[in-house]
Amino acid sequence: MPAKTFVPTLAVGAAVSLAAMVAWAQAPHATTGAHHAMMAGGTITKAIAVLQPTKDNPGVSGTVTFTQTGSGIQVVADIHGLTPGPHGFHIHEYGDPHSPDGMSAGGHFNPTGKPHAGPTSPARHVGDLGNIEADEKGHAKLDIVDPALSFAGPTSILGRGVVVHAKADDLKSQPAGNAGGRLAVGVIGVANPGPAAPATLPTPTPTPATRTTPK
Ligand SMILES: [Cu+2]
Repeated sequence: MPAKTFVPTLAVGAAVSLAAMVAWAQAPHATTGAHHAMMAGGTITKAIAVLQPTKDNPGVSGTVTFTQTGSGIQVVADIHGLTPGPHGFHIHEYGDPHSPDGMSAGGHFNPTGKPHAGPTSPARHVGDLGNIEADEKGHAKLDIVDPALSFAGPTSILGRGVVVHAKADDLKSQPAGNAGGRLAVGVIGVANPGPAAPATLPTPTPTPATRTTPK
């Protein structure tokens, strides 16, 4: 008789385990819930780069957002502290602002091996966003939709760098439009789709130190 009772017991045990797994999968989990909100359907739809000034340009700041649309990625830039006029504005190969002059961002992001050109040219670097134009107060805004950019595959801009240059990009000089030095560099990261962060962070409650060595 042991064989006849063993089999049903195993089946019941398996059914209980399966039910537990289903219940776990269906239950809301704080961490995975937030993860799903950020990447609905596993697809990233928004990214952001916060610009950090290079060593000799402490007044330059701004943000650049990248949002997936049906016809490409919408690029919205809002940058302050520039000299009036056009400034070269590109996506560079590396999201690496560690060098004081911004050169650690590398050259233009060019995964398709094309020559440098303007953003409307059929043959261009993926990173060729052209220029942004600062007004007399040094404030530059840009709002374009660029079909050459993406969030997936070889042309994905995630993790790359955004660079604002000292001079105008002439849209033809190789390899980078003779746009001069680098005023600010940002890293393109996955954006938090939630509400904006509070202006003032809550003050953390200090944890009393525990003495572990004898007096
Ligand atoms: Cu550049």
